[in-house]
Amino acid sequence: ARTIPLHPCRRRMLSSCTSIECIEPVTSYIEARVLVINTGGTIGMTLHDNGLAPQANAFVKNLRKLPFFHDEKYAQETGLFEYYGDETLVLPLSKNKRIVYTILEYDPLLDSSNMTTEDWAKIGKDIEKNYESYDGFVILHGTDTMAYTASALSFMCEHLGKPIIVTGSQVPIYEMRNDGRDNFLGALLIAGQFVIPEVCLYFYNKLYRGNRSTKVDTGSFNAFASPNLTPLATAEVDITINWDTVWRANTTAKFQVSPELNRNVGLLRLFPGITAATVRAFLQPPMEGVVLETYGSGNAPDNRKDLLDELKEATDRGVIIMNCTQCLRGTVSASYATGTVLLDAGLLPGSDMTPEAALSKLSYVLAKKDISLDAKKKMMARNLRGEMSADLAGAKLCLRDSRFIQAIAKSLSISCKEELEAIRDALTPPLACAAAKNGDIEALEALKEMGSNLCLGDYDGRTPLHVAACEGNHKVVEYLLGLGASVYAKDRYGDTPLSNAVRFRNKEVVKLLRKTGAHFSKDELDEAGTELCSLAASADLDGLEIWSLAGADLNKPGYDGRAAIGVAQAVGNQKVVAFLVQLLSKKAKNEVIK
Ligand code: ASN
Repeated sequence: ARTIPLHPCRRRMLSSCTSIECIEPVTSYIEARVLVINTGGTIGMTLHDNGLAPQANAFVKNLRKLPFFHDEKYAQETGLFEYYGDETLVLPLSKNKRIVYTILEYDPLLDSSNMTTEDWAKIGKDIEKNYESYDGFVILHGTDTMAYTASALSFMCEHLGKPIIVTGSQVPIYEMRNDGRDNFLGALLIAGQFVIPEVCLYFYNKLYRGNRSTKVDTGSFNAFASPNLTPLATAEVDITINWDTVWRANTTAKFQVSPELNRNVGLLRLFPGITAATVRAFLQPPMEGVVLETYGSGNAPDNRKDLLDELKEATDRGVIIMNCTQCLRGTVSASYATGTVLLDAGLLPGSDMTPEAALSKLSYVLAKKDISLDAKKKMMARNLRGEMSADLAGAKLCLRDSRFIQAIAKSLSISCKEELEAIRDALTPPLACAAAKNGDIEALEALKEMGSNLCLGDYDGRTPLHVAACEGNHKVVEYLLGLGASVYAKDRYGDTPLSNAVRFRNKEVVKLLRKTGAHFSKDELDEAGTELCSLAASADLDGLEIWSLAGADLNKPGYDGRAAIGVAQAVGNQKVVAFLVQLLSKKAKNEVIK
């Protein structure tokens, strides 16, 4: 929300001040400005002799008559038309904000089946030209190729910091029963009220990431889906933004549009019986990039050398071929021999990209002039705008909203909740162990607030409690025990926090752990005799005391049948004998008290 610095004539109308020089802000009127680019599509169509077709110069006029699309009284009172012109309308007040929107109508208006890459470039350039004057952008567009346009715009718009929402409808907005009003209104409200730095697609109450969406139904209002990414927002009673999933702009670079697109790209769908001649013809120059829609998790026949040779020949020539699945949901993976053959043929795995996204990404990347083929391939494999899920190779990571984790997530171009959680699960244990080592309770607290489980072990199964016990940090041990850290956790060497504390002679920590129920195992207690004997032999009083505190039986015999006291007597060390006697009587007293 922001207060729009009004034009003097509008400011005069909005305030009681009559001076034209007056620059008093009018705080009661918070306006957001949205540019609506009307490219055509069913939403603004009317019935003509040969069916539905776009109707030019009618959209704004008709909307102006609809009270939920335009507040005429407010417009008159605030001099809206005098200042912005007749193509600008204003929504009724919503969430304390006025959304003032200007409609830029293209000529000709297009059924989206007629869209070309030039039209995408035009949209991109218009957004760039108007970027600083508006808070958000809505693109009215036909549904048929909407997912292609949304994908292409997502790549063309570099370092985007404002929402661009593509929408349209299945039924014209002029018909009594239609989905155009809800879709357009929802898109306007989201574009004006939320800073979602993405190219999105809004349809049937859901806001999708544009390059994740695809048209799945010709006859339903619920015409789009985003099979591999949950919606960015849902508009029910309230508009709920799923901020964990929203793309985080990870740059301070200025917004710019890269309108050049390479048209020598194509989509080729595998089918049983496809001939090598078809594939060869398709891959002929000037073809530079192809999305091969393969079976299941990225498979192709591994017994069709003729086909594989054609593919290999093309990739050797420098054609970039992306392997994307024909399935609506899921990702390509090299789990089958029939998938590995495509890697051998030089195809790049397309992760879980939609064919629309993969194609427009190719078109965008191949148009880059100053980079090598190798760099283009690397770009294709990278998650540029949240169009694919990062390959975390089964990593299980652990933290909720750490700035640190977010920084890592950013650098990995991680954009969705699931991926963030995976990072969190993988990073929490080593981070928490490091904090325990440094005695940094504040850091542990921060990790806990992020939802981290501070009781998890690292790659060696060592928990923060193990580390704190080694360090002898009483406060950290106390803190972790308070959070329910287990005194029974064993690391890969079979050590517990208690055995660690004993080893590093941390007396106070041993006492605290014992109080919390820590104890040596039966095997450890059986073996303790030998250890006690050697401590007695070397007159290590400290060692004897700590073992005793940890619960060892001082009378336990060592490997030769003698107990520690016997060893001390044998070497004639009366000091050790006396110390052991003292320890034993103290223990006996404690036993009686218990
Ligand atoms: N044929 C139309 C178009 O894509 C379909 C629609 O908008 N619902 O322009």
